[in-house]
Amino acid sequence: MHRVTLTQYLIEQQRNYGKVSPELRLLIEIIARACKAISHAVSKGPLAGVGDAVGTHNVQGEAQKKLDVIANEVLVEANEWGGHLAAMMSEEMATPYTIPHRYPKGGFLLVMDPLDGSSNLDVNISVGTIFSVLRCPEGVTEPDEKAFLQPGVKQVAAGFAVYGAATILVLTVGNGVVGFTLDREMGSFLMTQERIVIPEDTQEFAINASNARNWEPPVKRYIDECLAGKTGPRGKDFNMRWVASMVADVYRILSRGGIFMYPRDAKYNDGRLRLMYEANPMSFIVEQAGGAATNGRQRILEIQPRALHQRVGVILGSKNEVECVTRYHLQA
Ligand code: AFP
Repeated sequence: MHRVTLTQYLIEQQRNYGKVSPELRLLIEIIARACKAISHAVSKGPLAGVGDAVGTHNVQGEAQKKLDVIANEVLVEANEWGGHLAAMMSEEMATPYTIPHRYPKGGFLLVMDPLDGSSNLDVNISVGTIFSVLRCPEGVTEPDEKAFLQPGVKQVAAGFAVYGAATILVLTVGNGVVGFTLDREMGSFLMTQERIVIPEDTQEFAINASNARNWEPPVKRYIDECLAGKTGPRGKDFNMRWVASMVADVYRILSRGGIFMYPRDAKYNDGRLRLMYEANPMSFIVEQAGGAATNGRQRILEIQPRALHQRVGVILGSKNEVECVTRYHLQA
C-alpha cells in the first residue's frame, strides 16, 4: 500500500497551497530527523540510563534527566547549520540560542520542549518532543528574547512527536492536522492520519485530580458535573485519563476526542504548563483540528507573551466541552 511520506506531504503543501516555503520544509524535515534520533535514544531506556538525573537543573528549577539534555543537544545540533533559523529557544535553555556566526541565518525562530513528560521516562511511559515555528521579525538580525514574544496566532507551523509503542509525528502548517508513523525499517515518517478532526463532544476528561483542593470554582463545577455522570446535569457518564505527558494526552484527544485541563490554581498561580513551547503549539494544532483552547478566560493563541518561560492555564480539546468550561469561568 502506497503511503504518503512526510517529504511528499510537505512538497504538496508547498506546491498546491503555498503554505510551506523550501526553508520551512527543510526545517520540518530536520526536526523530524532529530525526532527519529531522540526516539532511538528513548527506546534504549534503562540500558542507556535515559531517565537518570544528571545533577543539573533547567531554568524552571526542574532536575534534568540525561535525555532532557541529549534531546536538546540533538535538536540544537541538527538545526544550527541549515541556514533556515535566526535563533532557537527551549525549555532547557534560559536564553535564546543564536545561530553561530560561522553559519548563515534564516527567517524562522524555533521554540521547543525537547523532551516533554520526562518525569515519565524512568517508568517507561510515553514522552515526546513539542515544537513551534515563528517568523523572525523583519529587520531583526540578532534575535533576543523580545523577538520570540509573539502570540500563538503568529505560528507558521507546530508539531509534536510521541515516543510510544509507535513513534508518531503530528504536524500542522496551518492547513489542517496530519499524523505520521515512523517506519523504523525505512527510517521514514509515513502518513497514517490524513486529516485529524477532534469530535466536538466527548465523554473523557484529563486532569491531575490530586490538585482538586486548589482548583477555582468553575473547574470544580465542571469536574463535579463530569463525576456526577448520568445522575447529574450532563446526563451522561464520563471517563478519566491522565498520562502526565502532555504529548500523550493531546494525541489521545486528537485521535478520539476529550478535554485536557491544567488550569491555573492556588498552587500554580500562573498555571503549570509553559505558554511558548507547550500551550501555544498544542493550541495551534488543536484549533486546526476543529477543537478549542483557552486559559479559562481567553483564547490561548491570542495571549501576548511577557517572558520566554511564562506559564499559563490550559483547557483544550473537544470544542463544546472547552466552551462549557470557559463559559463557567466567565460566569464566575
Ligand atoms: P515533565 O516534563 O516535567 O514531566 O512535565 C510534563 C508536563 O509539563 C506535561 O507534559 C504534563 O501534562 C504535566 O507536566 C504533568 O504535570 P503533573 O506531573 O503535575 O501531573
